[in-house]
Amino acid sequence: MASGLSALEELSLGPSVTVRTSELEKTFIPIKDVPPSPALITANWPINQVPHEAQLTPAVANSSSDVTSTDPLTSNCPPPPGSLQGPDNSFPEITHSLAEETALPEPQLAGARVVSARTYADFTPQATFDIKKCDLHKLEEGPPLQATLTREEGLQYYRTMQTIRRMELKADQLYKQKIIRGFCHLYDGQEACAVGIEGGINLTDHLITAYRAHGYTLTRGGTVREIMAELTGRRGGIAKGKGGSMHMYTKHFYGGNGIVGAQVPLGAGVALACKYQGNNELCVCLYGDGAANQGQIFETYNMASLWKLPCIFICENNKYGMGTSVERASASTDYYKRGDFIPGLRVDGMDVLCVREATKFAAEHCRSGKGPILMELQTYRYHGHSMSDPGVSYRTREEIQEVRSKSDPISMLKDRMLSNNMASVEELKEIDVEVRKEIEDGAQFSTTDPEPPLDDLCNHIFFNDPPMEVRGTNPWTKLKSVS
Ligand SMILES: Cc1ncc(C[n+]2csc(CCOP(=O)(O)OP(=O)(O)O)c2C)c(N)n1
Ligand SMILES: [Mg+2]
Repeated sequence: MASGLSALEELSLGPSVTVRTSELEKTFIPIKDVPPSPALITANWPINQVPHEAQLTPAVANSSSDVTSTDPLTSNCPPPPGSLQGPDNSFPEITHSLAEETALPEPQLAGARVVSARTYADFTPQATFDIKKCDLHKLEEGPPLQATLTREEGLQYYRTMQTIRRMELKADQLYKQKIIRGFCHLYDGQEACAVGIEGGINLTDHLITAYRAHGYTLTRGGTVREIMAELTGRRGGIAKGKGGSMHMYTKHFYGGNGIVGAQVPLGAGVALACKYQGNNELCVCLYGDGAANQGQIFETYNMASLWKLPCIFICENNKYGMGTSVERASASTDYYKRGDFIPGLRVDGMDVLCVREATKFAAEHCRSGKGPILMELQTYRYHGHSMSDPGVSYRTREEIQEVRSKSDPISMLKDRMLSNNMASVEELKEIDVEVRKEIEDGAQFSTTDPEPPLDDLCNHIFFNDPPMEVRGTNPWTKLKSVS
């Protein structure tokens, strides 16, 4: 035990606690997918700009103004700091079961009133956790073996991971209803990668990924509405309904790229721009285990290393390419070593804290002028490769179930927070309710918003407005640039 306390002492409710990952692993609780509820839009907070306690939910914000009613959904939520309410010593037993989640009553958050049984001061404001040691390549030292999580960070990571999870499950549903068409690659299971990476860099840094891009579009500032409307090809989509699942962009986020591996040299180009401009920014360049075998990746490693580009290459190793396991596709599955002359880390990609600490370490490496670094995140995707792949012909249902029950990234964070009194069961449930409402609202918007008009088809191709016409095409295809 890192702190010298017994396991029981370390799990007790102190102001700051240390817990071993192995102890928490025994108590993982799978999260069950529950049907969504009617719409409510909640604020979309960038990961690195954690809201003030009082801003977290409408219900929590209401808690100091009215403490008389007994809405079962919002009771036990902490009021903001400075609330007049005194602490309640009858701390409820921390329990959580699937049955509880499925039996959640219909949310009634509009104008909800809160009875707060616990004050802000009752929660542990931060805790330190032992995290898995990274494997190192060409590095003397790696990321720390402990990570400190504040309550605000934990709540924010939880909300964001849940939003990604629910958004993907809703996309699955809309796809099966033939409302979303074409290619669609879902990210559920891999949420700790996106959220952990964002926790380790700044929003002004740059990020580029492949086609499994919905989660990153959200963490880079896109809204659920914009993402879902893009999936259904509507005007309010983040690419105005003209990109679809694989082609979403936001500020400092360069997609969303369909050609396997092609985003990697593009990302190195972005890193070159950062270096050229001397702005101390970096580029995170994501690719999969399948893409890791592409020739252009090795060309990029070479140039990035020669030019000492501030580039974090991240291989999200979800154990499979398009229906092929890594063992069948790669002569070496040590992806973190495959940059050869580039230092590398192999990281537990199911643990948001591990990913965050490794990313901070990698970012520091880049910003100190040492050049590129490579991270392999060991993760897992619950869905098949794309919506046309049921995902069970090359792996067993038992394997998927085992990952879900033993190392689900959302369950791991939830369990850490609950076992350390960093949040209450009710509070996390309330976040779940809000997330479900936000997803339902996004789905509603994405099915009612109009499609882009035909005369918009060729707009937004160029950044400026080059005088350009294409001969022999339909009258509406005058290429016009509107930025
Ligand atoms: C150059 C190229 N070759 C093949 C494909 C078809 N393809 C799409 S995804 C994929 C597998 C990629 O697997 P991986 O890099 O592990 O990413 P994951 O889907 O697991 O996230 C393939 C072969 C493509 N889009 N582009
Ligand atoms: Mg893969």
